[in-house]
Amino acid sequence: MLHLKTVDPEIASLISQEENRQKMGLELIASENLVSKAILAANASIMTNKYAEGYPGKRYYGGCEFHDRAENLARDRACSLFGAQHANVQPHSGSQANMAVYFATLKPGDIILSMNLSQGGHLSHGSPVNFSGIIYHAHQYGVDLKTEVMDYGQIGEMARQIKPKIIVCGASAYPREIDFKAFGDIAEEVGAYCMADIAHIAGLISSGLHPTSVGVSTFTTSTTHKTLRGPRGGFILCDKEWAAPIDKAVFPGMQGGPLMQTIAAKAVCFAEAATPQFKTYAKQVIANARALATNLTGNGFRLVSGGTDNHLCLLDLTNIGITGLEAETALGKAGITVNKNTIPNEQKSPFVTSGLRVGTPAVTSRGMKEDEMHRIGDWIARVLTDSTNTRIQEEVRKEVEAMAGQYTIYPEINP
Ligand code: DSN
Repeated sequence: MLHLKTVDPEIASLISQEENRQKMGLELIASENLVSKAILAANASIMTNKYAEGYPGKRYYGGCEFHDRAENLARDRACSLFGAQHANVQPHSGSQANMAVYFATLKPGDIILSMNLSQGGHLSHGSPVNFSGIIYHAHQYGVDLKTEVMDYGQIGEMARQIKPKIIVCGASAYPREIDFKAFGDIAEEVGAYCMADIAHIAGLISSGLHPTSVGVSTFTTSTTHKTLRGPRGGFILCDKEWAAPIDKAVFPGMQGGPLMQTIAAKAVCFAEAATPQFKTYAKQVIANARALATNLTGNGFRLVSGGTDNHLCLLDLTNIGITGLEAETALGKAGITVNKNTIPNEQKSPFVTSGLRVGTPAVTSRGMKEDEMHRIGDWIARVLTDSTNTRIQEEVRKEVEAMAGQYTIYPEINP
């Protein structure tokens, strides 16, 4: 940072302010996490200086011997962590991983069956404003509006009627266990491929705390940066028979030079996720989400589906009388970062919403446990029951900072 401060003080200052924000606040965005110093080091390394289009042993540039070894390590470690036959670790993001699977399996206009974004799905699962809904013909399932959980009978019925080429499962805002086997069975019955996007729960799956999609769906896609606690990026797992089409779809199909510094950091992430310490962490992520759910319910909030099985809770704010946008703004002023989220049967726009998504991966990485979750739940309640009260926001912010200061991050790189 010293060198950066001299060369580009404006950017150095922004990084330093962001460090301070992360250090002094509480990060409850369910898709965010804090990487280890080792991952940070690999991701900020000179591996970024190299073009390595192609794959290990088959590059379009010379000088890739160390990049080949790093990418092989990342692929092997991903396969070993998830019990997969083949891994492609080059997708720059989860959306790119999904795009590669579509490119490998579909033609424009083919039918996708996937979960509606407003009920917990993802943009790249066929949303009309995304390439996936523009190029392909998406039919979407949601949750059962009474129970707010997936109804596999209904999904099977839809699949039999519309005969999709691919069934997409996995979600961004779904607090319950997903039955990937049920999706795989439905896909098999209707002759469709099955793609499980496990981005949110990858670290829970790799730790054996959520049933895996590997072996029951044709493809598994993921990001590395959510519960898996790695660098920002994506990857794809599949059987050997799909290795060549998937690799071709990623490069040259849709990407050029891979981000080799990120691939090196992904290798570190897969190794870290295989340790017993990571499994302990992943268990605590779930225990913390449950503690937060219990507290929030006790504080009068309605949780979509009544609770959580994973790393996140989805709050329906309708009975509190505020929107997701108002809640996100008020909590932000109190030092608690969350995101507004649509809920099943949403009546408001995606920019306003009636819901709030809160997740525990990042605060758990800081070492916080159930007691801290109860304190956080009480702060959320205090702020949201009087969401325009700036005095309360300021009081809570001070308490948040005091607690955050006890669970500091990267102390050695702070300015
Ligand atoms: N936008 C991510 C999330 O927050 O869940 C998914 O891509």
